[in-house]
Amino acid sequence: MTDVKQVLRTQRIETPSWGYANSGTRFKVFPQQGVPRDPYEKVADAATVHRFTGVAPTVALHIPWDTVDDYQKLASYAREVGVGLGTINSNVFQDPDYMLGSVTHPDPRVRRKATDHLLACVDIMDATGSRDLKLWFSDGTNYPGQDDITARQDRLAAALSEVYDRLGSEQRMLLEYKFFEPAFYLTDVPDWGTAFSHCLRLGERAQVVIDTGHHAPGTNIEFIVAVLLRAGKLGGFDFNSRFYADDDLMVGAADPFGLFRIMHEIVQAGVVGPAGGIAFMLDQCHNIEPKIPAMIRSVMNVQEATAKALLVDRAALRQAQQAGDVLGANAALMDAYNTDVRPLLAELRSEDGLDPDPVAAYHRSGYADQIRADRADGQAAGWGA
Ligand code: LRH
Ligand code: MN
Ligand code: MN
Repeated sequence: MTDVKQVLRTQRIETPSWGYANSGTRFKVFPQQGVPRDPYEKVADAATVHRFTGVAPTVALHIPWDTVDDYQKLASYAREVGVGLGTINSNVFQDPDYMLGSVTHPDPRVRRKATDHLLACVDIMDATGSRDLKLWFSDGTNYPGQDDITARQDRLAAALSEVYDRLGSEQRMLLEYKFFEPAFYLTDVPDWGTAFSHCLRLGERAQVVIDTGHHAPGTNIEFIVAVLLRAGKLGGFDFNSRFYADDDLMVGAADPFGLFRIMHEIVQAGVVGPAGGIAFMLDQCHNIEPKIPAMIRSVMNVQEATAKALLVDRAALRQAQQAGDVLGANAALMDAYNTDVRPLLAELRSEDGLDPDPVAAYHRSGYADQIRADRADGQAAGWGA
């Protein structure tokens, strides 16, 4: 049990700035009281999540949603409140110029503009001290024949390599894929294979990021995890959960067993902690639920899945696998999955000076009342603001 706790102590989960802001669906954004009005307040909320969970020490930024005049100032504010600035997420999916694509657009002027944004994100990383640049492209087409598939791949490769060459020696590029939306016929980076082939050509510091909500229903995500890990090409996760498509609900809410199966591969590869080089990020929108408790709950869900994966009796599992004992091997996994790890995690938190129940501690803290009062005036920052 001490071993399990020691590994859990090394775990780091990054929360997304946009998960603290107002968000919604394309039908409606329901504003909440006390949400951040600017990136500083998002960072303050992320620090609050870290204060109660102890395992969420960084917050990811999304540019331009989190544009500030001075990124070093934001980074030092973050340090003051107890967190660091993490992954920089680029955004080439909202400017009207990108209707037909960003870095794959047929017009070289639009491609230049999109690539310049990605390069500007690396400048921001230099100022914030961020390691990772996360790239997601909404690029694609809606109709067969609309554009040339191969030419678009070539344009994408050219932009990626320009940005890759701009990275510092400690910086990485994480390429995210998604099978559809907003494009409905063809997406230029639809799957892990496409992302993997681009990363392979770029070099060691280009890696694939798996957003758990970005697959067709029924996709075996842990298989993708295992294949990418084996190739040394798994850079990180955007964790969330989904019932239908890219729902961005709380990780572990829809399919806790799927999350466990992913974490089992991570544990087997020995890459739970930061030394493993995998960025464990959340990418969620809390549209109808209070945002900070939702983030705390999500962090705890990842911890619970990890604890269960750490409890797998791997010697018994291996023995059963080698003996061809199908049911025995399956039971070794299921026994761990069916273990209630909440007491173990509560104990771990108490040992580390945290409240054993982070959600209850947050509610008792008065932070929610405080932000409701402090942020009563001004315009709330929102998804896309
Ligand atoms: C795209 C995505 C990507 C974006 C985020 C807001 O669906 O997962 O990671 O940056 O949503
Ligand atoms: Mn994502
Ligand atoms: Mn998504």
